[in-house]
Amino acid sequence: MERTFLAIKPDGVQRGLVGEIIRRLEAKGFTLVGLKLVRVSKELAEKHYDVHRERPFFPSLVAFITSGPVVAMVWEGDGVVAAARKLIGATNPLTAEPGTIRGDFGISIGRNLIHGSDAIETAQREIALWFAPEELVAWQPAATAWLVES
Ligand code: D4T
Repeated sequence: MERTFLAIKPDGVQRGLVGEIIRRLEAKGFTLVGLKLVRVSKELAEKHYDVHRERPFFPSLVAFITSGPVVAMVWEGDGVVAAARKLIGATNPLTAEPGTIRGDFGISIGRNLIHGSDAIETAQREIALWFAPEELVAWQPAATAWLVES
């Protein structure tokens, strides 16, 4: 079953949007299989954002993600990687569509509330980086038969 890594960034936590963001993913029908509140180390932040290492905004990305608690999550479901990116919306909240998390709650690219893996391979790398295998819980929601045609 496909899984993705999502992280509510310090702005989302500080603004009290944790419940709202989790609610949207639950309401859509995806399954939460990993969840923890993390104070991110510089080492983890630099590994997470490794693809951006040469970009001018890399230092501010690392400073921001380490500035306060982050809610790290793994969500499961068919097509969850791409669908979660759609629920999250475009990178810049100012241009993100209304109805998306960034479109509804943000105005600045450096405060865009949530991270979502951009591909299945990225998700696998990020899940392994943020979670130990025993922190993930495989379970079958009782509502599955009402969400997915068998
Ligand atoms: P993440 O990775 O956080 O889900 O964001 P996106 O996938 O939507 O966007 P990204 O990887 O291109 O950017 C990662 C992160 O960097 C911030 N950022 C990005 C920034 O501060 N200034 C910029 O010019 C860009 C392009 C926002 C998200």
